[in-house]
Amino acid sequence: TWDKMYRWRNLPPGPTPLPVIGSLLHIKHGELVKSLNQLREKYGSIYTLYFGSRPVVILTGYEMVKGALIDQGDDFVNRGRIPTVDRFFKAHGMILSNGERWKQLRRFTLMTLRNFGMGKRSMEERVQEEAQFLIQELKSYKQSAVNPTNILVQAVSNVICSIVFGNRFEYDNLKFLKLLNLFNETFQLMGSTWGQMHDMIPEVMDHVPGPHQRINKLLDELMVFVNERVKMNQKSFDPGTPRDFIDCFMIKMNQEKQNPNSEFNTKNLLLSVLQLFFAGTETVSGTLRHGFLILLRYPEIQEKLHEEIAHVIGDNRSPNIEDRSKMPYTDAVIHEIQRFSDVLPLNLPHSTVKDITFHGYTIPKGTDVYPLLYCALRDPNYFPNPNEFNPGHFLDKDGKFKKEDAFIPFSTGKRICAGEGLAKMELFLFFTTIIQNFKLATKMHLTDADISPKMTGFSNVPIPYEVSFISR
Ligand code: HEM
Ligand code: OIO
Repeated sequence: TWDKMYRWRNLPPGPTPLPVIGSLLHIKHGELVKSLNQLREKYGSIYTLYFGSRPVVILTGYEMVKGALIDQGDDFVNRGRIPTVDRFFKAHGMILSNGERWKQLRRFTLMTLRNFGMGKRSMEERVQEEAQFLIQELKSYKQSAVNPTNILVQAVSNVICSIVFGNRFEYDNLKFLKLLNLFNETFQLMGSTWGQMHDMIPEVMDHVPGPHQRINKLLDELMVFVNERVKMNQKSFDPGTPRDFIDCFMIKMNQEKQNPNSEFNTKNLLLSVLQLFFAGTETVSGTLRHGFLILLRYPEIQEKLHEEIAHVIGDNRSPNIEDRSKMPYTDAVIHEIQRFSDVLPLNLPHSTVKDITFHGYTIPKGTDVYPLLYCALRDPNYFPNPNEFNPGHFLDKDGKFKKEDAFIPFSTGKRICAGEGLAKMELFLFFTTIIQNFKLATKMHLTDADISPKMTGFSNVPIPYEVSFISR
């Protein structure tokens, strides 16, 4: 309608949308991220696309993302639409909620993760312990070539499970492995062309049969497990001795029973647990898997990494988090792996809290905004030759670790990843413990194209590969 056109008349520029399909023809099939980058060349670092009839403002490059998420953080703090999962979560749980609900859940979640030892000894010990279980399991492969996906997913998932559910699961627990594979399938589907189409024209795809419709079923199945676990906790609940995140949430529910505005209810409990479980598993394990692929491509980098580990840690003790400050090369390699593998290239969508002015444009309340991480992590102003894997991106000329502002794989501002501290601890301890114990080898001949992220959409996953873990 004219009224709508008027409201949206001062949005950033962009291609003229078509009815129903919006800007779909400007997005090359299976190449969402690449297409977004090409549109930037034409329309500038801030532009508007239409996902169906709904405008989406795309922000590219570090300065633009920082301008929105930090300098004007309050205006952009809301979560935008993710049609592939919105029908399931209905704006519950901390990742997908807004306003007062999000505030309460975020505060509580950060505090609880911290109390369970994020940045503290006990969390570190949990990761160290899991890393040792992982080493034992890898030794049992006796150097044969294996696809490392499942074992890495299990190890990483066990860390978040110990916080959320109070226990880890044995690697030979096939029932649990099947459950984890549901996450992986969800993540793959969200990133697939079908998932992208669903995000871009939900009005149409909601009604079209296809693989994307499976996401709801997968989440339902995962929910059955979460439900069971919450019931288990309820049965043996003792408010005096909280064992895990679920117990802490139930204590909070009791404390706030009389508060009509409390968001601590069963629905937010179940959906927060599912989101933490999911978020804590897929991204970190994907980064490790991509990292090992890169190290296979560059044996000389793997050797240098091992040299530093041997020099600073030796082989008589497990790596700990204090070692990191003495290991600039390792730190740089892990940062570069995160920059290069770019697990969530599009970020999660944001949305404007009210009508706002940004760079001279008027963006109405509730407009979806994509602060792209891809264009920050590959911003040539911060990373010369951004498409090259080079730990030098994070080293100064004396070989000391060099911070880069545009390194924002966890996003930035008020909605920055709630698991950043945990994820960084896991990446450092898992990488160093594995390289301390094994030399990674493969018969595959890997090229630059093999290690490059595929940039299809929501999530980047590395190609399937096999690796032998040779004991040092
Ligand atoms: C949000 C990245 C690991 C929990 C996010 C966002 C990104 C991200 C880009 C969106 C931020 C925004 O909206 O601006 C990553 C990466 C990870 C990782 C790259 C690992 C390498 C984890 C882990 C957890 C976690 C281990 C579990 C504790 C969350 C939560 C949010 C979030 C709860 C929602 C924050 C909010 O909406 O306020 N993450 N994440 N993430 N992440 Fe992660
Ligand atoms: C991204 C997690 C994706 C959130 C939407 C789906 C939630 C679910 O299916 O449970 N992420 C991962 C780590 N940090 C953010």
